Amino acid sequence: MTSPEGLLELLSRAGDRRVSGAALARALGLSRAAVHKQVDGLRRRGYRIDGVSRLGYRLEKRPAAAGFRGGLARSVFHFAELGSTQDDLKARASAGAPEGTLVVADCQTRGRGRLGRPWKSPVGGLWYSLLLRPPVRPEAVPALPLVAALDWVLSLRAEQVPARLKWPNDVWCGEKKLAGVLTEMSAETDRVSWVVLGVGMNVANPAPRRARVPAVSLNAATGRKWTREDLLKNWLERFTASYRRFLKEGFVPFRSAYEENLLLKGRWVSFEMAGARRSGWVSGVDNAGRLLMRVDGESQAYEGGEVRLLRLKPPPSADILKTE
Ligand code: BT5
Repeated sequence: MTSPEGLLELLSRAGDRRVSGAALARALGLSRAAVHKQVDGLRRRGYRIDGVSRLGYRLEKRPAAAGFRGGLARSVFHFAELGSTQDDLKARASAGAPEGTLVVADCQTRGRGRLGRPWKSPVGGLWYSLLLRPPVRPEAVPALPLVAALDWVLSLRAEQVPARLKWPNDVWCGEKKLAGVLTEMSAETDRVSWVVLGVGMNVANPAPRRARVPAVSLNAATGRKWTREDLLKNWLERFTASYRRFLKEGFVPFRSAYEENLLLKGRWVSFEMAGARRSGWVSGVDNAGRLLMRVDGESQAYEGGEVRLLRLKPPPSADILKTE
């Protein structure tokens, strides 16, 4: 099905005036039945579109775009459908959009995870990207998505959801993945131009069945109904304060909260990067957010790769859990 953005744009441009189904069909190169189908689809997603036979359609209300505002997010763009909120916001960033620009999409057709992996983004989930222009050195940026993920865990735990972190920046509930964070940046050697921080959270959508790791949605995990606007608003408030602190103090003040909520702590995992694999006990993270693993009796720090939980077994001693 074609994207409804063209239809939305025509209705938005018409403002209070009605546009007939025939005129919309002509302008969009679609049949009238296809226009009608798009209108129905948009209504199901919360758009209020008034239709009067022979007079046409009028867009009365978009679904709470303003509801996505909060904290850092000063300029909000809300789409019914996008390829990827990352791509849309990266284009805006390159064109000079200010820090705090937020792009939300009800669904994505080319959502991306890390390393170019596909990210399933059907209607019902929370898919957004936030533009940051942190005045820090590029080496500091990899810890930023850890802070974003930690704030998701803390927001959810404040609502009695037993969320945990899977290093580096996944949010899990039980033994299943609820959300993931993806950051992309443009930087020179010693200066960051922009960071686009993208988050995908399964909320009311069915979680994908055949993902690399078991996945779950927030509604299914909790048996409660969540609204994306409230979830994002809570996170934005928390993250706005954390971001300011991160700019002054880096990852250090977040380290202990991160470790306390780390699903992997004290677990036996395998770490893979560039085809190489090491297995060991996870003891925590260091001051830069790198994963600390006890491998062959020695503590080693890892970054950038992929961690897999191998099996549940108790660590050989409590010392494994100690980090300096
Ligand atoms: C992530 O990647 O976890 C980061 C995901 C970021 C998505 C957001 S949505 C808004 C913004 N716009 C985008 O285009 N992206 C960001 P990674 O750790 O690489 O996990 C990807 C893997 O998770 C895939 O290989 C799948 O197996 C699995 N997966 C795909 N869709 C999923 C979903 N909805 N829920 C859970 N797992 C999923």
